[in-house]
Amino acid sequence: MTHRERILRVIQGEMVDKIPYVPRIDLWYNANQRAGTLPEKHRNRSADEIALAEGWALHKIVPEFLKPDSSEDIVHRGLGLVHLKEYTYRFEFSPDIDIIMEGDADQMRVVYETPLGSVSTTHGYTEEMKDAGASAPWIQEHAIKGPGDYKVLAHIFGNMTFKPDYDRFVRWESDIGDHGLALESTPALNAGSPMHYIQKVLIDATQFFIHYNDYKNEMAELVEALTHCYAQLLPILADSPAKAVYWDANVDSMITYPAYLKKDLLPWWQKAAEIFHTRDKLLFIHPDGENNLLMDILADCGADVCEAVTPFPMTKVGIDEYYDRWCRSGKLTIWGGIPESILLEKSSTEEDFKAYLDHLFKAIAPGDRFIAGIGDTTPPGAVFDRLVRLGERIETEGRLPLKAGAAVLLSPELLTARPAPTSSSVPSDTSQVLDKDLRLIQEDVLKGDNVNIKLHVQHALALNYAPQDILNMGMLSAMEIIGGRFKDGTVFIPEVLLSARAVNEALTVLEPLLAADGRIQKGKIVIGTVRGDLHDIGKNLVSTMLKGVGYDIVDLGINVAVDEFVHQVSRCKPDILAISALLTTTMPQMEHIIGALQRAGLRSKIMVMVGGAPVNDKFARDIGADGYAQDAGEAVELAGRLIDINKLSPSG
Ligand code: B12
Repeated sequence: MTHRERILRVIQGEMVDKIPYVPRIDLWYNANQRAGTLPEKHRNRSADEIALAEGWALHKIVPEFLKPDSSEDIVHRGLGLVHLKEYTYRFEFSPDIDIIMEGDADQMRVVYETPLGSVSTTHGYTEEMKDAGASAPWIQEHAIKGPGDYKVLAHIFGNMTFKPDYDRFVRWESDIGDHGLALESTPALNAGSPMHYIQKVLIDATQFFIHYNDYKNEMAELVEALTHCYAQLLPILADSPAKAVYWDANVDSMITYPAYLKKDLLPWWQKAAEIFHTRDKLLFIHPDGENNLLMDILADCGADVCEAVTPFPMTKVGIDEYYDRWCRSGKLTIWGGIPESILLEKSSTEEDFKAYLDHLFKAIAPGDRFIAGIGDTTPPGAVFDRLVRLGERIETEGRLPLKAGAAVLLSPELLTARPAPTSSSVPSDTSQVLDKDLRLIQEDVLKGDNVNIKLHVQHALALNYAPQDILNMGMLSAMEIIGGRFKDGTVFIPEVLLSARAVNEALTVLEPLLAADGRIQKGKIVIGTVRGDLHDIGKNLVSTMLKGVGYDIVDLGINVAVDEFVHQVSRCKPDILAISALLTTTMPQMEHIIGALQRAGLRSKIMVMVGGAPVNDKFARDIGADGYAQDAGEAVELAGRLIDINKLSPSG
């Protein structure tokens, strides 16, 4: 049986001879090839040649941005439009749009001038991205900067035409042949719906949630224009020779939280599935994030395959639970299931690696509807030999049907790290002990009402409430409640951002009085995401929450160099330095920052807290940080504790 045939049969629910093994190695390859650190025997090979030499199927799901036929093919990346071999259509802008480009692939700025005004985007690669093997260019400047940009974009997308262009795909697919399954891609790096398109490429990832609340009409106009694009695309994709469509990417319980997903994505998944299934075509989605709150929705979304599935210990859902809820019911095929952390020496010992695989073969028995892959992708620092041994174990122990047996437990370290079911730690709502006027303010914060809160604060001041009480009892207590609810998964990113905005609005009224009153800040915190890391949604939430509960925040943004952290600590003299990293490749920067602070004689003066999806308590202790928090709610509690410790310490 060929790789392609085996993969297709598994997705159709057949019990084949063995589990297909399709590790994604693009990132690992790009980074190691650039650094000259490919394994000796593969030194002169391409990524595909390495996979074939090892006997693995080719992973042909994610578009390869580093191999455009012409540089022209990716210049419109800032608008979510590219023309690579994985895309089975061409797009054309309407003739009334003038396009001005400047720069090169590393930094390309494009201005789109339309009769309704202009928008601009900038995208490219940083050196750190190249070192880390990244393929998709980073959007540095988003098209939507303010509400006025929606109508311009609606004009651009509303007048856009799409035409089939199957030849390149067909040639590529035939090159891959039986070695793998080639997927056709959808726009905006696989945005599953018009709203998701806006979220993924057209606007800053955090700002999106504010606009989603504030500019409903403007967004609706752009959604309608994008719907016009999707209406053209669906039949083109459906009629293409591709056997499978890569429809949606970066699904995650926080950024595509349940209510949003149900309203703005699910109907499109269902529509796409219906159309593609009538053409005997498979629908793939890429839920590479935390899926704990989305398990049932995804099970019934119409997709055939969930790819890049990244289980515990990288996220909260274990592989056993994934398999039980998705595969045993016959609803979905999992593609992934191997958390990349088990390939890294720093994150997993040899014992952990072995224990994970022992557990896997038991947990997914009988083993149908499972394609082994690395979720999300093999990291640059992966031990190549583990990737090879994984393949060897699948070859021998992955013969189907797998025999169920006494579950082999994970090593104690991994096992104890597994999060307990979330307990309710929401700070109790204090509203019943507040009198009416402060309660109104508290409710404004909880509702994120940035208009009425100003009136209510003014009213409370007129009634002679002390500004400090309004702040502490009315506003900050409410932010703590929001933080607790966020931690519990009962509110999501938008609520946190809107509540924080209400607090900030009210502070414009209170701040002068608080200053006169000699208000003492809770403390100062410098925060940033480390060099090479462009993830900022989590960091922004932490920073927003901390600001919301009264800390003075200096946010350094993303991609912050070690020296810059040290410089800002020396300049701003914070009580706490908060560092965020979302990539295993960038986590070591945290240790470098702590070392550099030490060398600069600044370490003993501040507390260092760290966080981000791959970071954990153990890592924080190992690198000499003072604390780790799992989410923005916990970050607030941790900051409080660290400030207290710092005050007590002689150098603090
Ligand atoms: C959205 C996303 C993206 C977006 C980022 C958009 C943005 N502006 O941030 C895009 C698509 C651009 C992206 C790109 C990439 N990504 Co990405 N991404 C994600 C995803 C799906 C969700 C992250 C997120 O925003 N979650 C929601 C927020 C609210 O949660 P959070 O970030 O974890 O933050 C919370 C806590 O961690 C904590 N916290 C965060 N920071 C701090 C700091 C302190 C001090 C404290 C106390 C707490 C704290 O509090 C936050 C709020 O509660 C994750 C999956 C995951 N499991 O995390 C992958 C993930 C992080 N990405 C990953 C990868 C591989 C990449 C790419 C390399 C992909 C590629 N092939 O090119 C690039 C790298 C780009 C770069 N150089 O940074 C991997 C990283 C794997 C690893 N171990 O290294 C992940 C884990 C996916 C996976 N399953 O493997 N990504």
